[in-house]
This record gives sequence, C-alpha cells and structure tokens, in this order.
Amino acid sequence: MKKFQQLYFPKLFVPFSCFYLIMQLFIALPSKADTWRYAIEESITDIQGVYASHFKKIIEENSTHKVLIYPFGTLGESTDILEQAQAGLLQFVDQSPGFTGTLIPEAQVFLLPYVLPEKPSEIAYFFKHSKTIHNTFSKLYAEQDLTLLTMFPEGNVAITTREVFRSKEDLAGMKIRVMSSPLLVETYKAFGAVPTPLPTGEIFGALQTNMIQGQENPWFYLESAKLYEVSNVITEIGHNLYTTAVMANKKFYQNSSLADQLLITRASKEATDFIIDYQQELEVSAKLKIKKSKPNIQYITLTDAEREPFRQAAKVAQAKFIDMTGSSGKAVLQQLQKDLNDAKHQ
Ligand code: 6CS
Repeated sequence: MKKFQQLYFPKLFVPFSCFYLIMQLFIALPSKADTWRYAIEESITDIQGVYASHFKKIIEENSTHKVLIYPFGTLGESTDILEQAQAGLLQFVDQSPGFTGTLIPEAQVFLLPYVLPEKPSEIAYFFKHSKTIHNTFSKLYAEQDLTLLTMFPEGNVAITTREVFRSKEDLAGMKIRVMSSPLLVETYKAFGAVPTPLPTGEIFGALQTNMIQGQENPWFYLESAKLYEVSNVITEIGHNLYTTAVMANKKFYQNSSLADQLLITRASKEATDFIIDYQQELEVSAKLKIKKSKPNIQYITLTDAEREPFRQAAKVAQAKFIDMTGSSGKAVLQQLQKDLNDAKHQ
C-alpha cells in the first residue's frame, strides 16, 4: 500500500492540485448576472422590507446580480413563501419563528415568554454573537433545505384587545390571535386566554368582526398594519421581543460561487447591524402615531406585581417547549441561556 502511495500519489496529486487551484480561481471570480428572488412577510416599508432593501442594495452595488423583493401578499402567506424557498423557487425568504415552529419546533425558543433581554445593548450583542443562532440553528435549518443567514429583532411585543385586561382572569374567554406556533398556543392557554392561530392576512378582519378579541405583535406592526384601528386597548406585559429569520435556499447557496457566498454573508451581516439600530427607534414613533390617529386608544403597562402571574405561566410554556422538542430543545434552551448570559456580561 505504501509503495502504491509513493508511486502514484505524486502523479495523482499534481494534476489534482492544479485542478483544485483552477476551481478556486474560477469560484473566486464574479459569477454571471442572476436575478435572485426574496420574499418577506411584511410590506416593503416594514422592518423586514427595510432589511431586504438594505441587503439588496449591498448585493447590487457589489455584483451584477439583481434582487427582486416580494412583499407580503404578493406570493401568499408566510407558510407559502417558506415552501417556495425550500423548493428553490425563491432564493431568499424571511420567516419568523412563530410560523417556522411547525417545521422546526426548536425555533420556538424565541417565543418563550420572559426569556429574551429588554436592554438594547444586550439585544444587539445577543443577535450579533449568539451561538444558538449562528451554530445550533444553522444545523437545524439546514436539515430543512434552508441556509440560515441571520435572525434579528423587530421590537417589543404588545397585546391589543377590545377590553382592558390586567390579569389572567381578565383574559378568560378572550380569543387572542397568535401565529401558527404550537408553543404560542400553549403560552396563551397558560395566560388564561383562548389562543386562536390565524394567518397574517386574516388578523384585521377577524378583529373587526369580533371573531377574535385580541392579538399580539410588535409596536411598529400595530401601527403599520392598522391593527389599532380595530382595537381599544394596547397592553404591555413585557413578555417578548419579536424575532425574525432570513434564510436562503440551501442548494442555491451551496451551488453559488465562493464570491457570491461571501457577498451574501457580508450583505446579511451588514444589513443585520443596520436593522438592529433601525428597529430600536420605531417603538416610540409607533406609539405617537397611533395616539395621534386614535386619541382614545388606551395604553396600559402592567406593573411588576401584575406581571408576576404571567411570569409564573411562562414556566408552564417552558415545560411545554421541552415536551415538544425533547433533548434537542433542552440543549437549545441551555445554549440560549449561555448566550444571554454572555450578552449581559459583555
Ligand atoms: O403576526 C404576524 O403574522 C406578522 N407579524 C409581524 C410583525 N411580521 C410578519 C408576521 O407575519
């Protein structure tokens, strides 16, 4: 065997290394101009749209490729666009864990109440450095034919209702719309409400017709989707930070040239840094815009004491998360807690 290697390996090695070098050179060169399709769950002026526009700008300024952005509604609901991205009809897609949870249950770790940080500096550090996002989740998304490019925050989640609520008892019998995540359903059950999963396009109409009596979303979205128009009260219980994820079709990404892969990574990173700062400003302006447009809307922030029963209910949600995800989810949660600790002590 040794003799065989000595005899043949150098002969095989020289042409192989030449071939390898030529391939490296080839993939480092700019690729032919392509049009990349990218669908989002929101409108072009919403956070996902601003992120996608920033990403597009970087790609188009640094290559001959074009990025076509498909805003919410143009290609269907969130579940439709994810399927299109998995099938390779779209190169990029934005889908939030509230919807991805049915496909990748571990993604719901981002929906656990009272887990994610509230301080802007911790939020920024967490999203930029989290091993949960950049290592663990990359593997889980890859199993679903998706290359996870980034995750970023969209602001604090508030709950809109018809009637005032300050306790779990007040929520009894209230149908609260959630994204189609089994964990969100369990969370709102633990909060005392009647969780009602509905697609995004049905929220406004369902509130208007009293089919549901409330829903949760980040402040900028309450304003931009005009959800305040069909609600009387907006309550902050401080339970969550809305998180979303951007993915590429795995085959598309893996078959892209090295130059394109590097450009996609760079655009994702720069757009993430940009959007983390951008989204921070929106909560205050959304609150002002809503009040201006509907002065009699009531804003309520639950006190620490009032939040306590919801914090207790969060323990039930965490146990449900482990039930749904087993040892894999347990490891994800442990890693997330380490990441959050790092963010706190950065
Ligand atoms: O609640 C929803 O369905 C939507 N909320 C936001 C903030 N983004 C997209 C998502 O589809």
